[in-house]
Amino acid sequence: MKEKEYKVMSGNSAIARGFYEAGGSVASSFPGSPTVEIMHTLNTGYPDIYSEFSVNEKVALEVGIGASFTGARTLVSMKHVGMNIAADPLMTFTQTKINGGFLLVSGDDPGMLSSQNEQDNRIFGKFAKMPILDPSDSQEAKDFVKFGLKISENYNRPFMLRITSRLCHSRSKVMLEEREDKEISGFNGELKDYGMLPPNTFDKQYVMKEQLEKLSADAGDFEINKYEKSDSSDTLIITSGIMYQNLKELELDVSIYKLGMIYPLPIDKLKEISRKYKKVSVIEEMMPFIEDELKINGIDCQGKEFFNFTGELNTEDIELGLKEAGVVETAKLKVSQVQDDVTARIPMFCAGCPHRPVFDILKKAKAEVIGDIGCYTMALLPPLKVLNCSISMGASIGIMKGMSKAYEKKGDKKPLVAVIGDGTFYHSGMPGLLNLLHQMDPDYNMTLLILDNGLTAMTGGQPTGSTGRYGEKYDMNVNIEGLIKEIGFDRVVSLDQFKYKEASKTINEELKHDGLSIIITTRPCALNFKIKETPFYVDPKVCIGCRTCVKTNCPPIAMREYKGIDDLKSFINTDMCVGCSVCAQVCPVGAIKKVKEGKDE
Ligand SMILES: Cc1ncc(C[n+]2csc(CCOP(=O)(O)OP(=O)(O)O)c2C)c(N)n1
Ligand code: SF4
Ligand code: SF4
Ligand code: SF4
Repeated sequence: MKEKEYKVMSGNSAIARGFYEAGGSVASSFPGSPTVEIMHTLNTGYPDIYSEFSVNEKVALEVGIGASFTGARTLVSMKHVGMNIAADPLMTFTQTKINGGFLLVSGDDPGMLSSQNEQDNRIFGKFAKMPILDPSDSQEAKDFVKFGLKISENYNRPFMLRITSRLCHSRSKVMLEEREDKEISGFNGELKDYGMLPPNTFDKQYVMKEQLEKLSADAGDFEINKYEKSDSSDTLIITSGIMYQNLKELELDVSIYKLGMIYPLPIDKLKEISRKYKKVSVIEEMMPFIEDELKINGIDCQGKEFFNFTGELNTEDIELGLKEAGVVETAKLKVSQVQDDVTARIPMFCAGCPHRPVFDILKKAKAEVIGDIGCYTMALLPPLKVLNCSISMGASIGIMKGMSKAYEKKGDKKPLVAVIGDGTFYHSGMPGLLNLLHQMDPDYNMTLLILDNGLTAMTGGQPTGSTGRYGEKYDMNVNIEGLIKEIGFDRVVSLDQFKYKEASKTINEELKHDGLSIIITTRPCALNFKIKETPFYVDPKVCIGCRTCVKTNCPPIAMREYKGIDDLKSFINTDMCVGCSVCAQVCPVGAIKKVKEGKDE
């Protein structure tokens, strides 16, 4: 017999592996933390699978629906907020039959480690009547993908694999297995199952209800739901996912029911087991989802009154909550705190970032700018503080219009400015722009800056709607200026923001222009395109210490002492400098020069 092969894998890589082993054929996604590496791994490591980063999550889901209808085992992954974008097709898709097994991976982010909100997508799963699996480590992540695709076919329902940031990025041992051969049947479904108009949809409400009831009844026998019995304890703890691993670290003498499927719950089984205990505690992050399901079904339990409703729950938090709940007598672990002597670092743009000069110009113009989601959201933070709000991907253009209409009613002609990245523009900004076209008032001063850096930088450099195939060279490029002009906007200009003075002149002119101006900045992302031109240095004898260059906030620039010179002068770390020349252009006395032109300090 062949020896078993093991590999240490992150949760995300294990999900990709599980999809491969399950005979998966089509996968789609839109990038976002914490799930982005699932599609990256499929894209770069599994050529047998077709995988894509779609233009947004709704399209990713639609690609997945088409593949599943045609009989391919399918995986669609997204960040938790992506489900908001995909919600429209999702809420109807869960009424239809599938064909190939379908798994929607939702990456939740308790504690908002890299997100604009904390939404608990278990609620979304229930809302969409979609069964939900919740793995607790990388091995389970892989196994649950395989189980999920099969059970999805058995029950003819799309399933959700709900994971959290901690599972996505933590690593543990995974056993590797062979890929299953799964044939693709083709689409030959009946209209009553795929044509979602009444009365078909009416019948489907009953079908969904029956399927969920059957799943709940069968789930007590699913191996992924595990009962760990302690004969000496009168407490039962019901938990799932990463919370199970954190709880196990406490090595408590309690009985545990570990749910692998958190919706629908194996209610009959849980009723039968919980009757044997004096106390039933639920441990779960964020909302009281499992707790509420138990209570609705008449199972008396305690939960959120002892555990925080927001953020991650680590082992220390669990021990403390269990002490308050009277399950353990003392809390032995020390709750970790951020040390006082750790210096907080504000996120900042990379050296030579193409967004920086744009915000430097806007700050000097004293513009208050409506922000969007991308690397440029960092302009909300000090020292720039140019953005005054940021809500969700693509929202800036609609917000600008709403503000302009409100100001119009107020009798105020306040000029308004919005910024949006190219990735976000394609994702969901374009409808907002179209919505400006047919109601725009030429008297009202609006300026839209589209920051075209060639990719979705903040999530690690994935393609946008414009950039073509992933992993290949960037093999296409939509001309945003041409596209917008074709729609009917006439005041559109593209500029090179590294030609600082020209860019500043154009932006300032457009900020003053009544009506809508659209400016497209064209420099690519310095980090992802690995830009490294000849660096610049400061000649301290010429520098007058005015700090204009420092205020551009490029990481290599700082004021420092020079031998034999009394005052502080600017200094550039040439190893970090990528040679964009912006600091040299803003220096009023020409103290910043290219290294090859003079002596490097
Ligand atoms: C609905 C939704 N999906 C995904 C994300 C994750 N996300 C945050 S920033 C970003 C990329 C934005 O790209 P772009 O607008 O081109 O800006 P850049 O980072 O390149 O400056 C993405 C996809 C999100 N915040 N919301
Ligand atoms: S990743 Fe690119 S766009 Fe983002 S801050 Fe760095 S250089 Fe700028
Ligand atoms: S030239 Fe100046 S602004 Fe550009 S990367 Fe170097 S230090 Fe930064
Ligand atoms: S802008 Fe020029 S003069 Fe002013 S601190 Fe920087 S290098 Fe010195």
